[in-house]
Amino acid sequence: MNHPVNEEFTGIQSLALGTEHRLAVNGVGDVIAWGDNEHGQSDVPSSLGQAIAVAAGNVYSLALEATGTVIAWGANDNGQCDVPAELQDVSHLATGTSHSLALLSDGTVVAWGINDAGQCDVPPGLTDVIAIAAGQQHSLALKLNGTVEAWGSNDSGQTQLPDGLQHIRAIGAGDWHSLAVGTDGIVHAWGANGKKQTDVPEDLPPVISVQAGAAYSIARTADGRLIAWGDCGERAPGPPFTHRHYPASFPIDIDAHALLAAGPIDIMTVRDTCPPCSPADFNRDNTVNQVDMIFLYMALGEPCVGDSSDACMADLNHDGAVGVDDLSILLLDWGPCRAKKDAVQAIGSNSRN
Ligand SMILES: [Ca+2]
Ligand SMILES: [Ca+2]
Repeated sequence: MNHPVNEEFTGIQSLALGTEHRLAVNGVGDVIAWGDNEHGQSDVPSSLGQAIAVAAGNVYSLALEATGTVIAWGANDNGQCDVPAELQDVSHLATGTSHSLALLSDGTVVAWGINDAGQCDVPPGLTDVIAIAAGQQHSLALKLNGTVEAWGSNDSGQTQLPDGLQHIRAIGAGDWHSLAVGTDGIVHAWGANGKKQTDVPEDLPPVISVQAGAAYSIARTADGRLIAWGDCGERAPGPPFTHRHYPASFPIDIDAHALLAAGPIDIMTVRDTCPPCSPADFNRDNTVNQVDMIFLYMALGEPCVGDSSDACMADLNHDGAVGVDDLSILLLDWGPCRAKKDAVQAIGSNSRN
């Protein structure tokens, strides 16, 4: 699949993969789409404003505008593009096969699209959510207190949380399986395992974040690698994007700033990215919030050794240790930092347009 990226489209800040189409947001908030367009999933609406994030279902697309509104295009046979009219103040998006989740800045979740297994039935009273993930027929939410909520189909055990699941800092959802990373860096996996997608490698180093495709899982490790397991095939990579199916437990070294997108059937990384909008945006989702604070808390009190450890990422003032000064910096940057940064740049420069 050819991609249209050239020098005009650089500084990628968000990347998403559908089954056969791709979405990316560049450094100034333009969205491009390429690949299959049978359902109009690659026809970016001309009305789309400055975007800060994209998400891709199998054959539809979502973009989050800097204003907190959501725009959808592509297949709408299950209402997956029927964004609720009142939806605003969105901070994050997640897409399953044909259903969509939006995390609002007040910590609540809104869902729309196909609801054949209750995947859009957000539990009543669900609040304090800091991350979301969506599978084929199920949905996951991570709460500020480190617990996980799951709803929708349990036909593969994908919403049956492991006993004692707590102190979680990141989640992921494949078609029929679920992933969670503890603050100790350990990955928990449950649900379908027909392709070994929940057989977490025993020698996995501490993990920062996870994503999942249809029947595979991929983890970003604290030492700067991607390690994947589950259903694997092969696709040729091509710069500046690389994308392929990874052999089980195949590790690759990545740039600390590289973006990763796990699609239903393949994985893409891009190295030509925007610098992080803030050094405190540890998980690179363009927002500095509780997820990043959990990350810093994990490293609190630790000395910084080397340049890629958890502690060094959290040593925001580069004084060799993770302390309350670093926490202060994080709190100062709290909020949607990409939008803030662009606003500053717009004010500071009128020589280009
Ligand atoms: Ca973040
Ligand atoms: Ca420090």
